[in-house]
Amino acid sequence: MRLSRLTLTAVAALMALTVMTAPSTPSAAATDDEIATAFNEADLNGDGFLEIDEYVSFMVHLFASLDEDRDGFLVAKDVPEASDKRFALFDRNNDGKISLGEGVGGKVVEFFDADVNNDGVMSLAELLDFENNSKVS
Ligand SMILES: [Ca+2]
Ligand SMILES: [Ca+2]
Ligand SMILES: [Ca+2]
Repeated sequence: MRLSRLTLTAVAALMALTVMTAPSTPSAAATDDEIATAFNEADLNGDGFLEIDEYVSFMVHLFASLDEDRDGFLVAKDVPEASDKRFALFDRNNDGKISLGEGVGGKVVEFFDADVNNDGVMSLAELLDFENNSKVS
């Protein structure tokens, strides 16, 4: 999968590593349109839902896109919009770097959190609710 620059902005938002959304910086938040764009990009079979496999695949590609020096880790400068708190949430072993496993693992947890009707797939509405709720918390 090749990601365009525009898509990258949107997917970075979807990854939500980059959007964390302190109330004082609303401009850093992804818009609903950006989230929808990323959602459609990730929905490989076009059925309008993200299955966990589509989601994981997308996050792996996204991680690789954000990892500019390709050392297998994201550091703070790779995700400049992420708050320290947000970064620390993903950096489970607290080594100052987010590994592929930490990054994707953290997003998988969020996938199941966002799947509020427990049907095992994420709808755009569920994603938007999730992103909008994380904006205020
Ligand atoms: Ca799908
Ligand atoms: Ca780490
Ligand atoms: Ca669902």
